[in-house]
Amino acid sequence: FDFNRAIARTPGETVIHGLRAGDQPDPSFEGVLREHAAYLAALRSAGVEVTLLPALPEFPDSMFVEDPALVFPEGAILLRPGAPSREHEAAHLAPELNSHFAEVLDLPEGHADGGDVLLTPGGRVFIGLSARTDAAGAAALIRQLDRLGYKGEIAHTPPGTLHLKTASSLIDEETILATEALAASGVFNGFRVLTVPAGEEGGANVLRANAHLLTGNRYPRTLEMLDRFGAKLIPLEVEQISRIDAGLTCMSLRW
Ligand code: CIR
Repeated sequence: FDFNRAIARTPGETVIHGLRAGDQPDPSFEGVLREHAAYLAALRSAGVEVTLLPALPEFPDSMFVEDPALVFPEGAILLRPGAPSREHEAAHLAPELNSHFAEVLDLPEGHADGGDVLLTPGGRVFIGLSARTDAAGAAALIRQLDRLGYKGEIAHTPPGTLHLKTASSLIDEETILATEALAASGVFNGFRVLTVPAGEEGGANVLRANAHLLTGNRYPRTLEMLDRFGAKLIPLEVEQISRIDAGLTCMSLRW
């Protein structure tokens, strides 16, 4: 979670048609823009230099740049997201990633979304199998991670959860915040695991950025727990992006 560079993408007007698993209403475009702008400001206040790419209205979900790619100090991986409407988003990130990284790998087979990939200190990387990330994609990703010096391992995303990181986040060197359902699977044994209170499952997606912790602002008991934990909190409005199943980690690529 120590990084000083990030890539994000401006939302296009089509974001209001973004994918969602439930029957939530469309977000408002102005609301998404406002939440996105506050998110970028929070990253910048955490000491991060953000490159903002132009909107790609032909891809409604393209502001969620962490699904079609992964970045590490050692290199980047262009992925193949599992939703058909998102499958070709990676090509639009390639030029930017090539300008920053000497090594830009791809996903030779299968499908994988970056939202299913949780990097932990020491180079252990959890890859959640989900409706978006299949076994072939996860296996191919493990091979590519190995080339960059990381050790991938398979986890199972709880049913009804979009991505592994919808239900879990790294908050410091040894602590993972997770939903009860994911923590109970035992996947994070060996880490300290904080579970979000029942009814605040959406609060499990937070973004540690250097000394700051970006969180949703509508999970009061989670905020109280994290506050006691000693992180410097930046609570952000997530009402509109939540309508299209998005969290805080997916709106940037960070290294
Ligand atoms: C999608 O369903 O793909 C988008 N509407 C939301 C993606 C959010 N990505 C993430 O949590 N990693």
